[in-house]
Amino acid sequence: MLPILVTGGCGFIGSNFIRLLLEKDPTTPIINFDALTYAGNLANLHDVAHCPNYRFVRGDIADRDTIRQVVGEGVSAIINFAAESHVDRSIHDSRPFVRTNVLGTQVLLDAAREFGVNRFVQVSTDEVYGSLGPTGAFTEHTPLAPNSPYAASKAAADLLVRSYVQTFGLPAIITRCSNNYGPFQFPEKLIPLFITNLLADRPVPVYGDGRNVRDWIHVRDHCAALALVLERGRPGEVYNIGGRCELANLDLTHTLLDILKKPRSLIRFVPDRPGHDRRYAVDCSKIERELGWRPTIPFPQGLRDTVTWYQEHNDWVAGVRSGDYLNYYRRQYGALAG
Ligand code: NAD
Ligand code: TDX
Repeated sequence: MLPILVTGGCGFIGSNFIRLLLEKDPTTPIINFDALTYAGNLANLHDVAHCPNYRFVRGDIADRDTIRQVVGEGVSAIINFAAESHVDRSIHDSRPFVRTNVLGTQVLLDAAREFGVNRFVQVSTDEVYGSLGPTGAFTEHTPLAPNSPYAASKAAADLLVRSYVQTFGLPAIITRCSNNYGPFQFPEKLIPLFITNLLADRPVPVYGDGRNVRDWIHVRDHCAALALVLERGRPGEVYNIGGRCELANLDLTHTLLDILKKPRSLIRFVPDRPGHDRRYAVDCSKIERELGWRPTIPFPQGLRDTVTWYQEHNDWVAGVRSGDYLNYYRRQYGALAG
């Protein structure tokens, strides 16, 4: 059996996805191809590294020669998680976003085409649709209107995937998921940033008025949806994935403070993110109808479990909150970094 090529498998969602596949069947052949950027961490998969058919290859998806070599050895499918994934970093410098998210995807698509790969799943995001008003939800037919350089780079990649389907008949599928949370998420994103700050009695920076709304989904539910899409999704289709769990950032912050029994005085309102999308909500009825998938982890339960995971993984947190992270934190949050 040829291996599945998972790119970006050392990141947050990719590592949870590989663990899910190996839990189902530890003999599944997997190549995890990852550049190990600041967000990639071998420790995220320390427990599965011994699995007999699991192989790690360090490499950059935008490096055509290395990708041709790996795909040329034969892979049954490619699922592309590799990306620069943080909106605030894309506002500081969009270059790595274009290189990895756009050029990297193009290199993967070319290799998939050249070597006749039977299935290509592009892991995209609801952010490509832009921002919603107070009502309604993104469907797969909502026009793309990205507002951040990150979202624009993901939308560009989606359009390239679409073009390879239309022009070359590549059997590719795009998924667009809402905000993930859960174990192994790098503490630059809202939930792990706030949990790790609060565990250290540090303040939490809420952008703007805190009324921006996100639709939260546990990473395990996202990964289960991706496993189904990989197995049974229809080539050429787009599938939205969401948690049906809308929450304003400030309400979420209050919930985290309550779980951790910390005072509201730790909240700091800081200047808003430029171009900050007001609201996301995902209509995921298509994947529910076609593939029988549903989000299963209730948010209050998933959030408590996530807090516990960070409490119990001090070493992991200390390992990622090191030099480069502290530089980023100072640049992003200035005086709050202390
Ligand atoms: P992450 O930042 O935690 O991980 C990204 C991984 O990609 C890291 O392991 C990194 O080393 C690797 N990588 C980066 N550049 C690379 C390159 N040039 N070549 C090879 N590997 C490279 O990201 P994540 O949160 O796990 O997101 C994974 C994917 O899911 C991304 O494509 C993201 O756009 C998408 N997504 C994320 C969310 C979310 O809430 N986190 C929601 C929807 C979609
Ligand atoms: O310090 C912060 N303060 C704050 O108020 C941070 C980091 C975020 N926020 C706000 C901005 C957003 O409204 O919290 C919300 C969530 O922010 P992020 O965790 O940065 O996520 P978001 O920008 O919504 O994007 C996420 O979801 C879609 C992921 O980072 C993307 O990779 C994914 O595509």
